[in-house]
Amino acid sequence: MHRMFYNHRMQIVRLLMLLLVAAMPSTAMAQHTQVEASGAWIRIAPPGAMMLAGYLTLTNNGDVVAELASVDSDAFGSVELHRTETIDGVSRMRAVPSLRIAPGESVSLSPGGIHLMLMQPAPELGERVSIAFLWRDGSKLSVAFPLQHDAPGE
Ligand SMILES: [Cu+2]
Repeated sequence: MHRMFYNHRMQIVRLLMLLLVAAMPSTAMAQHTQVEASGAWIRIAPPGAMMLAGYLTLTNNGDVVAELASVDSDAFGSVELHRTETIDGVSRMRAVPSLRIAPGESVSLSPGGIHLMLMQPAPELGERVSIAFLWRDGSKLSVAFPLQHDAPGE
């Protein structure tokens, strides 16, 4: 009697597991963005600065293209992606409309190139700021950015 009850319960568990697997779209797992962040830092700006610049390297460890939808942080009014271009000796910053990282590829945001333009900083940023990267597939990568005067390792 006890043994029958146990077997019956196991069958229900197996059935529930099968239903769960059937309910999951088979591609959902494979398409989940897998981006890793490294070397993140924000350059310390003079007090009262209206904007700061943030840098890091983003590596796509997944098997589908990772496309950045937006960047967000509670510590800033807004975050934009810029690229510094020097034309005829004059440096200008241009908005980068989108960032796509192919599987296995890395994109480095570094001084003189692409950077996060961090607008309207909060009065007190502290030593570390969290910035969230939202990807087109709905996944989110939160990265802690230390505030420092120079790039890590310099
Ligand atoms: Cu900029």
